[in-house]
Amino acid sequence: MRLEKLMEQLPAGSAMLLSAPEDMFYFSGFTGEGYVLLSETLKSIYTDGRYTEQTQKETDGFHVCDIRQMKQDLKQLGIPVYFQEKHMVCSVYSAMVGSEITFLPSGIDFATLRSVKDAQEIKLLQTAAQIAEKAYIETLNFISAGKTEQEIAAYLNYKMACNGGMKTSFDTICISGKHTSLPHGKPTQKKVENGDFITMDFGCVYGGYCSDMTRTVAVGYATEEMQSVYQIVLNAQNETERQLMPGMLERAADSIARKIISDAGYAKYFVHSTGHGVGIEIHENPVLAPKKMGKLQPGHVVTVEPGIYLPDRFGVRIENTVVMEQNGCMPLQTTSKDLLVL
Ligand SMILES: [Mn+2]
Repeated sequence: MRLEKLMEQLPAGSAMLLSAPEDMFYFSGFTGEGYVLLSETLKSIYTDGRYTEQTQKETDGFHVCDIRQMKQDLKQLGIPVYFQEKHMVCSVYSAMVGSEITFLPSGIDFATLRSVKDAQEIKLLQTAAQIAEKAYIETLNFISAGKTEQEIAAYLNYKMACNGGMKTSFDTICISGKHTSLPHGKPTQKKVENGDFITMDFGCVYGGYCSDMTRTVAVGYATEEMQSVYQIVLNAQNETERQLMPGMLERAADSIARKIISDAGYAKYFVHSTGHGVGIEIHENPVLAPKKMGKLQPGHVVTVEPGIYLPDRFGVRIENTVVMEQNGCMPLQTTSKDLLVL
């Protein structure tokens, strides 16, 4: 099915040489280093000795070939070979075009090709989300004043691994107090203090698919201002989830959260887009941002993650990942989003 969809986009009698890890995985299951060659009659993986056995185990129906033979094989094929122009090494490109191989940019938008997820992918995304969510709940018991951001981040990462996460989807964000005004701040040796917000943005990979969620919790107490900012972000997050609909433009989805935050007077403190697609990569299509004109479709999986960041003071972000369905969307996370004071 995936393969047919790809071949449809190429002239008959040609081949596709995949080089981007996420696309090689999507079309073959291969996770090593090398290339995946596809045509109507050919399914080959070019790699080296480090990955030979692994490739046989993780792929089905593919010939495992020696990377050193690739150029010779492509020449012998004698048909045009299309490559991924966004992911081609200059030296390989030069070697190919300098030979008799017809080597052409495919012009295929692979991100869009992968944006609608099938049932099997959604199941993996759901499992990845559940693993991370369980780890988060376990981490809540670990958080207390005096612990450092790095300590809490490491504990959360450890719990994701214990629950079956293969690796983190990205470097875990676990920041506290003033640091929470940095949307992508890095955990430091700063100790958590009473009256701090802690923002945790994290996810894990399961079966090749990423999860992504964010929760902001308070330690000890939250001032009235902290509570009020939290409620605005929560309202923006909830309303976006409630209103997302197939057919909606990406920018219209973004504006649901943005309008709520603007109306509350915090427009300039919402400094990023409302959400992004999640799949094999942590940032995929669609992108819920002010200028994006694409349409949401059933099977799209996107984050909804509005935030307010008051420089040098504090910030709040709340994020779920949702699956677009016929009549709205379904969040992959079920953990409460209400303000938690630990
Ligand atoms: Mn995200």
